Amino acid sequence: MSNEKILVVSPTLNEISNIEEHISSTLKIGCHMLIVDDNSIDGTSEIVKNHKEFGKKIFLLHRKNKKGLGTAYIDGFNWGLTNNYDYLVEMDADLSHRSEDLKKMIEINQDYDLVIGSRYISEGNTEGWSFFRELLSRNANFFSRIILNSKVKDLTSGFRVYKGESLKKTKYEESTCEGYAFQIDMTIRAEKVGLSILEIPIIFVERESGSSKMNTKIIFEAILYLLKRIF
Ligand SMILES: Nc1nc2c(ncn2[C@@H]2O[C@H](COP(=O)(O)OP(=O)(O)O)[C@@H](O)[C@H]2O)c(=O)[nH]1
Ligand SMILES: [Mg+2]
Repeated sequence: MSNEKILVVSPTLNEISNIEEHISSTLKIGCHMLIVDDNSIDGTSEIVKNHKEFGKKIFLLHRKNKKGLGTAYIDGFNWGLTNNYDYLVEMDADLSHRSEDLKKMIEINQDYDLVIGSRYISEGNTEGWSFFRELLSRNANFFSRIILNSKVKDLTSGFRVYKGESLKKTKYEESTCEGYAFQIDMTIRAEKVGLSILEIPIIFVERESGSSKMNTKIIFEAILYLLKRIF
């Protein structure tokens, strides 16, 4: 299968310092790309529009304001399915997700409904995180797995390859979560409808440029998501 049937969806919010490299390393693999930009004020979308492959291999979905990661992916998936892509990839635009890992993920994707790039299986890792950030993420994943009775080790990973037809079965468009909870919710939806899931190890490299858009509200959303499922 040609990688042109694979659409990499990347949400962006002020990623001017990362977007060019993200685009060039991803296009090298042969995938198409959709950037879902929430009206970045730093010119991120102009970089996309001025790219020589714009309208051919790279596309832009412009949203008027910051609406969150969850709806960025929902809008991106809708666009990708409408445009008949066979596989839909979730990938950050800040270079934390490496194109070499994407390559490995799409070598194997035909055998699974969902491939998750996992930091918390053997040979997976994070680079550049403080001890406390890693502790928080590891614990969040550990408790989520127990509480939700999931087999997945990295439920919050935002690096994934979905088979389009299988993605439809999850009713992803009904998810109301915004941040990390969206990834947890999508994992549970996928397991509930019986999708075949494979985790493969990735190295998550903390961004060197720009700033994280995640905040305490996003962390509380995830905690609330779990609490609702306990009680
Ligand atoms: N369109 C859009 N993109 C977002 C939003 N929040 C985060 N992003 C993008 O999602 C990706 C991951 O976000 P990031 O802040 O790096 O999260 P972190 O890696 O968990 O710190 C990056 O490409 C961000 O630009 C949002 O509300 N809207
Ligand atoms: Mg990041």
